Amino acid sequence: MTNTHCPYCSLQCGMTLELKGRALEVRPWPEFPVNEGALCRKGWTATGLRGHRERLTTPLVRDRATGELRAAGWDEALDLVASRLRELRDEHGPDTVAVFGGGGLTNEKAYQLGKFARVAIGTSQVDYNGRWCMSSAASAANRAFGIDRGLPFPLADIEHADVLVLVGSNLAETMPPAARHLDRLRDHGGQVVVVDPRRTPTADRADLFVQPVPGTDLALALGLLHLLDAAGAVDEEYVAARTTGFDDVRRSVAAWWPERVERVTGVPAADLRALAALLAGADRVMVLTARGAEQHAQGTDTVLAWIDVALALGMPGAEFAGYGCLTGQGNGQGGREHGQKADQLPGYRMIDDPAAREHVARVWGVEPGLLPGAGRSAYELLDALGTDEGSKALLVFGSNIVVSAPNATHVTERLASLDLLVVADIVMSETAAMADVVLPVTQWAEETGTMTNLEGRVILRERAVSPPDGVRSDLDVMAGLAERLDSPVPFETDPEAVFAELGRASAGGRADYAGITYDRIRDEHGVFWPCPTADHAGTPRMFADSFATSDGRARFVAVEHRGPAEVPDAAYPLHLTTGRVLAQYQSGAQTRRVRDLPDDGAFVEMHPMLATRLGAYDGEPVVVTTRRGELKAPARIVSTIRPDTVFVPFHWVGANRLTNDALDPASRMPEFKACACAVSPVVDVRGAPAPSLETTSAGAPT
Ligand SMILES: Nc1nc2c(c(=O)[nH]1)N[C@H]1C(S)=C(S)[C@@H](COP(=O)(O)OP(=O)(O)OC[C@H]3O[C@@H](n4cnc5c(=O)[nH]c(N)nc54)[C@H](O)[C@@H]3O)O[C@H]1N2
Ligand SMILES: Nc1nc2c(c(=O)[nH]1)N[C@H]1C(S)=C(S)[C@@H](COP(=O)(O)OP(=O)(O)OC[C@H]3O[C@@H](n4cnc5c(=O)[nH]c(N)nc54)[C@H](O)[C@@H]3O)O[C@H]1N2
Ligand code: SF4
Ligand SMILES: [Mo]
Repeated sequence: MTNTHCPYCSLQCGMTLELKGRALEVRPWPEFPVNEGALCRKGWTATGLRGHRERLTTPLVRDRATGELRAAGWDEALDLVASRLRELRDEHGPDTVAVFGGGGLTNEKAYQLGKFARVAIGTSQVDYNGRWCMSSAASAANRAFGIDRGLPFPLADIEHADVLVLVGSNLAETMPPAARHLDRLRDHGGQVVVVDPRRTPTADRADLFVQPVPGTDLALALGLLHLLDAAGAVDEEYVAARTTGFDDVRRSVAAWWPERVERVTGVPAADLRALAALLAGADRVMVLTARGAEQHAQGTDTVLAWIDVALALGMPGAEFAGYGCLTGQGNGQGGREHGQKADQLPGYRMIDDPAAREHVARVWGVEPGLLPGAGRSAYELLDALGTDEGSKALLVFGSNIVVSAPNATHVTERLASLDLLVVADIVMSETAAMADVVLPVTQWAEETGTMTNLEGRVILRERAVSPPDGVRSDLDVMAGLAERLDSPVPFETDPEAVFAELGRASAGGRADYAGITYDRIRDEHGVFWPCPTADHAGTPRMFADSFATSDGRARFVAVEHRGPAEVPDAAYPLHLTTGRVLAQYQSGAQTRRVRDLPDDGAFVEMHPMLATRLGAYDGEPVVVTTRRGELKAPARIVSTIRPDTVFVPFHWVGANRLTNDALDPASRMPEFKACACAVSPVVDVRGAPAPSLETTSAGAPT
């Protein structure tokens, strides 16, 4: 029996794994506080990838003659990768090699990957899929509070708020065990507000449901601030004592009267007034954002505006109140703290800070001058691949780019133009299938490592079974390559030793793990960072006395609403948004292969009024077209979505051929959640071909 955690989302539910004969079974671990024994169906079926026939168990190299992948030994594969990297590096310099990581990697791997890129390869070109996840919330929190820890309080604090506002979160499907906190909050007499263009299972738990046009949450927040100020609901004492910048915000929202907000967001002025009244009358307000609010070209500004709402009400730092971001990937939090991000070093240090470079270089045993500077952000890195300015080789650890990147047709072309693509994975993902070399690695349950959940709680995933013959851990792969690349320092492969080194590298940084050990995590059900020393208790709650800014005050930031980079017009008259369903995880590389999870393929969710106008029928195929590509999938007709909006889940290839690669200027996060599209049925109900797109845009029903 091994107590460990789920391989998927940022809730990192505790579970017990029991080996019965050859079968590995999932059991509840009721003592672990975050989920109290509850799991979603992805958690219950997580062992479904073990022993799967599509599990990779031998390195593969692409045969030059046939163009096919063929089995190879580890030495052959690693020698080949190292020699190709050396050639490219000698010819074009170290930045010609790029490294792409993931927020699902353990802290040890994420830390080691940043070090591997900068020390063993010497490249500045390292980034990861977290840019596509919560990075707008991270940049906003850094700006407003001086630090980014997704939730600055334990998740269970939700239950004690008076009003909880969820902006763009569908947690009932994306972290189902967390939904019980909403039920308990309501049992205590509290109220839940959900802001989403779709009435989701989360919204079904709401006392007030607000249904804006995608990409207009910022205007909604400005309208709220306007009403709160007009109602005298601003906590002037708090604003004076704990913040700066409110005057600018007050001026900037003066013109956002409710009718103007209604025109921009589609939210009736009465709903906005009801929301403002609810917030104005509550003692403890909690505002949480997730991808619906964040994955926009104005994601950072949108989060800043909602933080402004929380600050105006005097909430951040107060008990059972404040602002938080619901991070998404298993290690979405830790993965952004320890150096796989292009501009960061471990401990959330910035790579252009001389003191940070000095400290980290000393821990790594190299000269600070050897460390490269900041590299490109995830999308910019991929966009430049194979061009004169970009990298010619890419190493991928823990991301399925072909499915998950925005404007995926373009990104796939960039991958195809590489001289060398190396993918370490546990299955043949769509990205691995394009690689020149595929390296089979251990998965969850076969290896040990720490993760940092959405609360900033560092937890330990323990190894429960031996890996299949032929696979190696990512740490082994990095050490093997580092040696072959004549790295100036050796790379550790034991996770506990890597964690101790990470602790030293993070010491004194914002995300300080120096006082955390595997034993403490086991004894304490996880330890919240910052935890600088062995006798420090960890930090479940932040900001009670001061914020992490230079003067200890939170910053109000005045922001303007611009709206999505692409808005509907005559040719593309509808809003397209994307997201998740309960039974699939991310690119689906893992969950689509789990037999006990439904794998129904993508669908196009639309309102009956829209379906009637288009001539679309439930279950019948429609084609969604954007300026970047098209997707054919069955219509799913539901009355829960706005009639001007369609929704497509991104777990299957295709959704991202549609999405826009417009980036947020601060976080470099792409606009997954809003672009303009056209939809037409493939055949009408009599089986005749439907009118072509040209005809529809010329006036026939669209
Ligand atoms: N089942 C499942 N759970 C997961 C994952 C998974 O793939 N599958 N992935 C994990 C990861 S990495 C993440 S990041 C989280 C994501 O967790 P969530 O953020 O909860 O998930 P999403 O479905 O991406 O988006 C949430 C909601 O945003 C809404 N939305 C779309 N556009 C807008 C908008 O403009 N404004 C507002 N207010 N809402 C909008 C969508 O309708 C959707 O219901 O989930 C984690 N948990
Ligand atoms: N349209 C649209 N696109 C989106 C989103 C959206 O809402 N809409 N959401 C975005 C978000 S929030 C996210 S987080 C991304 C996620 O997108 P991806 O990066 O594609 O996420 P995963 O499917 O988790 O990919 C992880 C890959 O690594 C492999 N893997 C798992 N564990 C390990 C490991 O320990 N080591 C190695 N080497 N490999 C491992 C898995 O098998 C899988 O192939 O997608 C983004 N894309
Ligand atoms: S909610 Fe997340 S961590 Fe919990 S069982 Fe489901 S996927 Fe796993
Ligand atoms: Mo994510």
